[in-house]
Amino acid sequence: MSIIQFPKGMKWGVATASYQIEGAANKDGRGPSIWDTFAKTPGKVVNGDNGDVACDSYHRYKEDVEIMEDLGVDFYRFSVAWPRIFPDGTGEVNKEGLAYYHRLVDELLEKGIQPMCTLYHWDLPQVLQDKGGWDNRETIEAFEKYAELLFREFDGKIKHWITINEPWCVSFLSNFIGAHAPGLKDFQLGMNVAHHLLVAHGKAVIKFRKLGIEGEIGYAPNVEWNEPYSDNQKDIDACTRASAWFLDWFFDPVFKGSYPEFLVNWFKEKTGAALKIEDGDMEIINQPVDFVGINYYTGSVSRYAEDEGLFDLEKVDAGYLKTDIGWNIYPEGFYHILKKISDNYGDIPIYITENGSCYNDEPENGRVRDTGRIEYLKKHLVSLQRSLESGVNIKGYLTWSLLDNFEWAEGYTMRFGIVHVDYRTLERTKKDSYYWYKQTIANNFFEI
Ligand code: JJW
Repeated sequence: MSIIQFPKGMKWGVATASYQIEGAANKDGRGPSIWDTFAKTPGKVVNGDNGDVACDSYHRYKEDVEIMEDLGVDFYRFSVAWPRIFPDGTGEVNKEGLAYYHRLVDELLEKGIQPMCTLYHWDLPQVLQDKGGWDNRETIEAFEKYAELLFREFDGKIKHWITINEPWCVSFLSNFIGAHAPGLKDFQLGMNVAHHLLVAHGKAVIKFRKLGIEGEIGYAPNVEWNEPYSDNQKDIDACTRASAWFLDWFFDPVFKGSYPEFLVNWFKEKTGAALKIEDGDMEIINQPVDFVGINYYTGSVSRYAEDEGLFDLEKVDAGYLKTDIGWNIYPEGFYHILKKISDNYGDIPIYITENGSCYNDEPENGRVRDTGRIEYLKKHLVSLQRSLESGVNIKGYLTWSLLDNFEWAEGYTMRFGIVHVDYRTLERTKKDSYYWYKQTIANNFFEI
C-alpha cells in the first residue's frame, strides 16, 4: 500500500462545457451554433443525438452547484456559450444570455467555489461559420470583442480565464479529420484554423492585460503521448512528430513565438500545406500567459510505419486496458508529457483542466459502481504526483466531468461524469467515483 500525498494548497475541481450540459438551446435568445447544425446533420452524431436538452443545467444549475459544494471542490470550470451572448456572433449583446452566467457565477461564489471560465469550448455562432468560421480572420475580431465583453462584465467575479479549449480539436479534428463540427476535411484549412485560434488567444490575452482585469488567463490544449515502441531512431522520430502535433504545434508559438520547423517541413512535404502568417501574428501569439491548462486522456505505444497516416506511424496494441470509449489507459504518458512541458517551456504554472474516463455504468438500486473510473483516477493522480515530485509546477487538477453529458460525435452514448445523469428524467445520481473523489479532496491524499 502507498500513500499518495498532494502538496498543501493543491486545488481540486470539476469541468464541463456549455453545449454538453446546458440544453435550453432556444431559450432566452440563444442563437444557433455550429454544433446545433452538425448534430442535426444526419450521420454526424451517434443516434442523431443533439444538445437541445442535454443535462438541462441551464435550468438546474443550482442543483449542480449544490452537488459541487457537497463534493468540496475549489474550482468549477465551465464554458460560456458564445451564441447566448452574441446570437449574431458579434454586434448586439443578448442580456438574457449574460444574465444566466451571472446567476451561475453568483451561485458558485456564494458557495465558495471559484469559477474558471472557458471562453471558447467549440460552440461557434453558426452565422460566423457561414462566413468561413475560424478560417476567416473576421472571427478573430469577433472573438476579441466577445472576450472583452466577458472580461468587463465579470471582472472581480471570475478570476481564472481560459481562452480556447483544445485548439487541436477545433482545428485539425474538426476541419481536417472532419469528426467534429463543422465536419470539414482539408489539411490546409485545419492549419489555417489552428493559426487563427492562436492569434485569437493572443489578442484576448493582450486585451485582458490592457483592461487590467483581475486574475489569471491561459489556454487549454489537449495532449496525447506516443511512446516509441523501440529505441530505433525511426520509431522515436515518428512518435516525436505525432506527439508534437498536439504539443509543440500549440506550445511553441505561445512560448517561443515560432512554429516547430521540423513539423512545418513535414506537413509541407506530406500535404503541401503551408502556414499563412500575417505580419505581427507571432508577436500577438507570443504573449506571456499566467498558466497553461492541460487536457490529458490517453496515449499509445507507437512505431514507424512507412506511409501510414500523416506521420508514418502506427499505434501498437500493447495490451493496455481501454476505457469504454476505446481509449488506452496510459497514465505514464501523463507523467511524460507533464515532464516534457516543464523541461521545454519552463516553470509555467499548470492546471490539469481535464482528465477523466468513459465508463458507461448505470445505477443499480440507486448506486453506480464505477470502479473503472476510480482506478483510472488513481493511476492518473499517481502520475500527477510523480510530476509534482519531479518539480512540475502543477497548481490544480480538474476532472472531466462533473456530469455525464453530450460527448460530441458520440452523443449520449459515452459517459464521463462522476455524477450519473438519467437523460429521460434528468435525475442526477452520484457515482462511487464521486464519493472517492470527495474523500480524496477532503484528505488531500489517497491510498492505493
Ligand atoms: C480525438 C476521433 C480519427 C472532450 C478524436 C475524437 C477520430 C484519427 C473529450 N474534451 O468532452 C479526440 N475529448 O469537451 C473536451 N477530447 O478523434 C471536452 N478529445 O480520430 C470532452 C475525440 C477526441 C476528444 C474528445
